[in-house]
Amino acid sequence: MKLRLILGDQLNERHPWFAVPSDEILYTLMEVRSETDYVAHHIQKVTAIFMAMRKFADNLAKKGHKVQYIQLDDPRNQQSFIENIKLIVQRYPIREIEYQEPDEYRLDRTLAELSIKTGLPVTMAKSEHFLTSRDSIAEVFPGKKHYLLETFYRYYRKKYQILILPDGTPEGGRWNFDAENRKSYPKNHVPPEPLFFNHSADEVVTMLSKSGVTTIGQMENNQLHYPLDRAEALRLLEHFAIQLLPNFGTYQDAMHTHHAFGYHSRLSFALNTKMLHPLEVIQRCIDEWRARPGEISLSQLEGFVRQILGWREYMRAIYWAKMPEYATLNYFNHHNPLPEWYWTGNTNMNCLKHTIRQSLQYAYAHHIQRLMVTGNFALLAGCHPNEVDQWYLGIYIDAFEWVEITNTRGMSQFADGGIVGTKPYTSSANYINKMSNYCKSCSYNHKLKHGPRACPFNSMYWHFFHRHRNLLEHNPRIGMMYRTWDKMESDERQKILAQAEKYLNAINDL
Ligand code: FAD
Ligand code: DLZ
Ligand code: SF4
Repeated sequence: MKLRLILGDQLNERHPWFAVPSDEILYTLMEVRSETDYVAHHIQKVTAIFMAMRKFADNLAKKGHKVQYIQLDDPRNQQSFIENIKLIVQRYPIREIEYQEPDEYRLDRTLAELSIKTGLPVTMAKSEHFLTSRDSIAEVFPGKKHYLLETFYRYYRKKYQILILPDGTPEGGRWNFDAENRKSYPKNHVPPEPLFFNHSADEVVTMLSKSGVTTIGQMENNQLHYPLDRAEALRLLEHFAIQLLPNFGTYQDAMHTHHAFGYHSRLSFALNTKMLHPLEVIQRCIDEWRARPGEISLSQLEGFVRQILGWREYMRAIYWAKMPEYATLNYFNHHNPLPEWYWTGNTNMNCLKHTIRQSLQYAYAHHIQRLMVTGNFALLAGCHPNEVDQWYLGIYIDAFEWVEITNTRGMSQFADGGIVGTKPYTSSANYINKMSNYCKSCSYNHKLKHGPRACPFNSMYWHFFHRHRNLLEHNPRIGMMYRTWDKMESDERQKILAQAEKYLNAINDL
């Protein structure tokens, strides 16, 4: 008999493994403390993964597959993949083991020991999930030291013939529509209601609490709103293509106190747990765009395809090219702890209050909130990338290390010194004010750099560039900034630096 392990983020029912049921194959899924405890996860993340795993196991059994599901509170549960597999191997006549390519380095290493630990032959199967392979950096950039997203993205647009004309040029004559895609919401603009699923998570919540699993965040009335199986994930995709795609690109970067989700798809959980394949998501959106000419502009579609075929695959490629060293990088040698209010949202800074409270409420914030509010502030505050990673890895429903660490340590904290991005993503209050309504009801003044009500972003922004001058001055994309700084009156510069230091020294009181 063959044992096949399915991890909690491998819920792809269309994998060739499941084509034909066989009594000679035993599938196993397991809820284990080694996974619930490697970071404090959001309560919605753990319950969503467990409930989706349970549904997946039930569906497999209904289709005639043999399934062994180990719940977290099962008295025989050894709470680790390897130890549980050892037990299964003792109980059943298992002669060989298979698992699918894991997406985390940590699990890749653990499962590589399965054969030694069990004495059985072990095979790793392709997960069939991504559009690129683990070594796609070497494929796209042979012998190169720099890996531009744009080059990667165009390479795979061509390879998969996505929005490519017969003569090899991009549909619409351009590769990039970012310039059209950066608007804030007009006054009184209300995006469509998000599609919520209402799953009662009572059973799993009770089990987690009885088992003493530490979680963060909230789940109102134990109602989980994320899709938990492929059918629901497909409904969410339909909702996105029909209702949200027409404005996705335009308002991709917009933030608002009343609209947590805007035109964002909320598909990341379904994609990262493999309920949906990235190519079917892209294809569904292309079909909708073709069916509604004049109603959905190419800039909306291209902005979305870029996220999935570009950023998502690119981040995974960087992860496998650079792990395990990547997890140790700290370019700026930052060592501060995260402010305490990252765990509560209790700060007077309105943008941070909203973004953090929303993250605790929904296990969700969209890209610009993650990058330009929480990420931006943590970078300016000199927080240790380990602390920042732990926070992002725990709090978001879609957080798995391969995509979390590259976005956080790389894109947001520039701790990789420029592997993912060409310069740090920082901004003063000006950008946040332009893209949101946060500053309008903030107790700080977004226009002031110093003085009692001055927005902390403004002085901390200059302090960051001032203290890292040696590392950043020669970056061609940043040089201008130092020229502006140097042109300021010396007295003004001193006031800004003093203000920043005051804030940095009392960061928990902001
Ligand atoms: P949409 O805005 O609707 O975008 C569509 C899809 O594109 C997403 O579902 C996602 O699969 C993909 N995508 C978009 N941007 C990125 C990106 N930068 N990297 C990879 N995929 C992308 N995404 C995660 O899936 N997991 C994470 O742990 C994660 N951590 C992040 C941490 C930081 C600091 C930052 C700045 C970004 C992070 N992202 C992460 C990327 C992005 O913010 C989320 O994918 C997105 O907000 C998910 O919401 P959505 O499904 O509504 O996305
Ligand atoms: C995130 C998570 C959690 C909380 N629990 C489990 C679990 O008990 N069993 C499991 O198979 N997977 C779980 N996961 C997902 C994994 O930790 C891990 O993030 C991915 O499998 C790595 O790609
Ligand atoms: Fe955020 Fe500053 Fe605007 Fe307040 S004024 S919302 S702290 S950017």
